[in-house]
Amino acid sequence: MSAPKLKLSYFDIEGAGEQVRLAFSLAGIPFEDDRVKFPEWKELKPKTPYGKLPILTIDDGEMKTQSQAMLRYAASIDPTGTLYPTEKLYEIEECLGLVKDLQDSWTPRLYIGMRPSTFGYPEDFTKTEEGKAKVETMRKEWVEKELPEFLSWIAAKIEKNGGTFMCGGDKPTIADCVLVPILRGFTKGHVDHVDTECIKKNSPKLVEYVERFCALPEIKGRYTSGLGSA
Ligand SMILES: N[C@@H](CCC(=O)N[C@@H](CS)C(=O)NCC(=O)O)C(=O)O
Repeated sequence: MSAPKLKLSYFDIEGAGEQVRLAFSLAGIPFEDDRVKFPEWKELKPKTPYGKLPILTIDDGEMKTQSQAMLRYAASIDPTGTLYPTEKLYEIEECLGLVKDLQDSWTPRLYIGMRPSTFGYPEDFTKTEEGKAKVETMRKEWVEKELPEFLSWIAAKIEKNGGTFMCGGDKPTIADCVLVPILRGFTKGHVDHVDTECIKKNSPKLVEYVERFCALPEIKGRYTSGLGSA
């Protein structure tokens, strides 16, 4: 069976697309890494099934959506068989659930500053003094009070599984592909009021974990800022 022709379209950020890029890269699966510029997005958005990226096309077929489906698809064609070994199914899904809990907890604190109207505030809320203070408090409080617990759970999981990757072994799985960009996201300095040292201060083991992942030959040199950059 010949390898499928894959095109992954996502914004030129890590966001929800990086996990899929990492999975393809780790498995050595060739793909076109299409970076959609924000001005192009206006035109492309109505042509996509749900108005969102990432989009994956396989052999120039229909636009496929949903990053989590893409991850599992990558695993299904992974010639190395390491992205999602079935004997680790429960562990991988449990880890993915834990990382999703972290993300679900953080997302409102992130989006209050980006889309305040979603939370019942006026569109220009973040331009007001009250709005600025609200965003600052919500983000700082979360980083101080809630993030540490998630980090300790994740670090304990890695330790329990042998201290290498989330689900053990000497190769990452899709759970690591999801976790690494999220941890990196807290350290790149692009989100106001998030202490870029927050992972290091709470869990040096998690810094080592991201560095271990980013030092893999398939990933090395990929990043120029944040945790795990060369
Ligand atoms: N459940 C979808 C969510 C996709 C999604 O929310 N994409 C965002 C970027 S992370 C997007 O395309 N936003 C642009 C827009 O809504 O116009 C997935 O995981 O693929």
